[in-house]
Amino acid sequence: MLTVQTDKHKLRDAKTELHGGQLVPPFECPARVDRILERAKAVKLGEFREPDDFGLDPVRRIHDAKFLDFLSTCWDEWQAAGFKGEAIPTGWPARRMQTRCPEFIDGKLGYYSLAAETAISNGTWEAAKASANVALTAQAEIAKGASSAFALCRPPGHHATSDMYGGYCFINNAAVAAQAFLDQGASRVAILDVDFHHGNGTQDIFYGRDDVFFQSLHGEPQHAFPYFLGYADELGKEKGEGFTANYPLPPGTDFASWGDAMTAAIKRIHDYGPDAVVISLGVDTYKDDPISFFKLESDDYKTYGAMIADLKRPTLFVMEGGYAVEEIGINAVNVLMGFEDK
Ligand code: OKP
Ligand code: ZN
Repeated sequence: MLTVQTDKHKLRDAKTELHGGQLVPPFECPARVDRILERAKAVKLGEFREPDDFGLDPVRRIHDAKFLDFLSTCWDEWQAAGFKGEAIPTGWPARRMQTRCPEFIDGKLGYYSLAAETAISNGTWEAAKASANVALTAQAEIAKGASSAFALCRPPGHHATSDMYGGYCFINNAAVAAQAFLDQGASRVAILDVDFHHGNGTQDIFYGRDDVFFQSLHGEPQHAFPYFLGYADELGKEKGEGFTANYPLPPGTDFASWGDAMTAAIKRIHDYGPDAVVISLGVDTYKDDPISFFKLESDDYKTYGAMIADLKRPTLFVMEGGYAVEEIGINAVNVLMGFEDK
């Protein structure tokens, strides 16, 4: 399988994450991609290539222009305001307040974010654009006839909505790629989000649509980030009703029950009959992940890679989360090897 990747991910190198009341080194760090790439090369997964530059047009199909402008100027505006640390929001348009965008950068950060852990700093925007190009390049390979491709995206994307960043995400790479399939002639795309966290951004983007069937397996929102979306009764709205499905799972979930949810999700993709499948591939379901609570073992990733292959559809893997850096390479590449029956 082809892997698309670029060193530009290293430009996303924030020094801080607001975690447990402290500013700590971010869990979402450059070493994550280094480990995955190392492992993919060690097992000779296939060819490796750099992304092409698609510009912002395909990104604008998903994200609001003003949100993208904000991301592109945020760091400069933050520095110009004289702030000394990385850009972190402190206030939001909470219940019963107005949702007008303020002019001052501290207010804009709250307007355009869904959480406070994700600091913006020098290079964040460049890396986010490169990550989207990685997804689009892998998507284009499939459009040209490849049966699968691996977009080694970083930063991740599935928490980003049309106009909010957060949860380590800025541009929703999986959504941008799914839209590219549709814009190039596909009629139906299925997105299956196997990251530990609910793909709230992807769900929100396609909630009213029937041309993208979104499903997510994740830690129950009562106990896990993003906390405010991902319940089982969220099924889509208007013509999108029935084209969202959620499988919230409790703390301690192992592969026996995770696999049951996966079997159900796979069957529903089969029934939908998509022209392409996009997998939001997070391996933070791993038993030793530092911020998650599922109990998958390394071999389980191979097993579910094979389940995805059974669909026999063109399949784009888009990297999302996974924070057990030591094992992230084995776990992520196991999915791809299971898919390829290696
Ligand atoms: C991104 B992806 C630890 C909790 C942080 C944000 C988690 C973002 C996960 N401070 N909450 O879905 O892997
Ligand atoms: Zn995650």
